[in-house]
Amino acid sequence: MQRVREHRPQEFDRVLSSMCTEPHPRAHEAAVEFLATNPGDPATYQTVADLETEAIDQLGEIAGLDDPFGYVASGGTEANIQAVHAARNRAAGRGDTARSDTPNIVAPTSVHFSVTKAAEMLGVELRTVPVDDDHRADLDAVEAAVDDDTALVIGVAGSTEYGRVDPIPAMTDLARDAGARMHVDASWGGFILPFTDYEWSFADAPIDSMAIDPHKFGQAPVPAGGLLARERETVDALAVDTPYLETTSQATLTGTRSGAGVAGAVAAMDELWPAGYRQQYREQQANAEFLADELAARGIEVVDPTLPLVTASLSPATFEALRDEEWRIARTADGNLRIVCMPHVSRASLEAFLADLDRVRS
Ligand code: 0PR
Repeated sequence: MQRVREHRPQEFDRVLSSMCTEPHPRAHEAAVEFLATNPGDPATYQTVADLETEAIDQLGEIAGLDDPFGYVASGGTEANIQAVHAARNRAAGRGDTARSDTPNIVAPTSVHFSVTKAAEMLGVELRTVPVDDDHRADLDAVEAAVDDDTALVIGVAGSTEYGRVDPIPAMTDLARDAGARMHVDASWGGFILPFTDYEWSFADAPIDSMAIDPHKFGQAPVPAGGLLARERETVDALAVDTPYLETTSQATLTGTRSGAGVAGAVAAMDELWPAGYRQQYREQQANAEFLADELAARGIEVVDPTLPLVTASLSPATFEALRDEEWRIARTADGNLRIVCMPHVSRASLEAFLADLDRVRS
């Protein structure tokens, strides 16, 4: 324990680059209580298995799906990998060998790198298509990329770098026309999009699966991701036999899983859906707009924050100087400063950041 005491966890007040946040206190308590449970063995750990069912029902409600299937994953990475996995297996099961031999998936360049991992592991070709001037998937490019071998089209609802929402209904139409399935990565955006006018959910389009992470805007402790599916067959396509367990099959990628993640997710959603999440979205969107305006007033080029994520051009020297001031900030692939207004990011913290920015630039 002494070694751990020497290392305190990162304080959140200067963390401006993370998509994780401080868990809600009730979620923290629930997670501690369920630390030693394993939803991977539901016949032994029945209480946490029941909680997982509640988590999926609650996630379904948030994502506009009445009768949801799915499970609490370790995060958006696992949910995305399993969505590709299920689509590949379902495509192979259609009995069309030409289709199953060389499956491909189509996604915008803005897609999270977890999809690259999925493609690599699962032996499917990843066709990335360009985004438009507003960093959203270009529909003409999606249409040109899909073909008879396309198993899955992926759209992002709240992209990692610019917080953009792809045109999900139109992408779903293109996927359907090609006989492919549609997955939406709402890992980050899923808990705030219900309070916006965006079309992103199961209620807006006949999408097949979704990644939606309680451990991001859901204010649940890590690890708690969500994989949702419209049809039981999607989860069944992932299942393998589990001969020596009391349950007969398992659809998750990991075996032993975190009961803390499941219980924490249920507790957070119990406390916050919908009023708490709505309030948090409004505050963080206002913070993002405040920050964007303040940066623009300083002559810095800013990308309009359509969700609570601000990107702006900043010289490498200024960026490094702010890192030296212990600000935990990050950059997009094309070098823009990227600040994610998660629930722990206060107005006071942004004001302190701006004061430091003015000091290091003068
Ligand atoms: N999909 C999207 C749209 C994401 O933004 C992310 C993570 C994932 C999937 C993968 O989720 P998991 O990391 O839960 O598997 N995006 C963040 C990123 O890459 C992850 C992150 C989180 C990075 C916290 C830093 C950090 O401190 O930027």
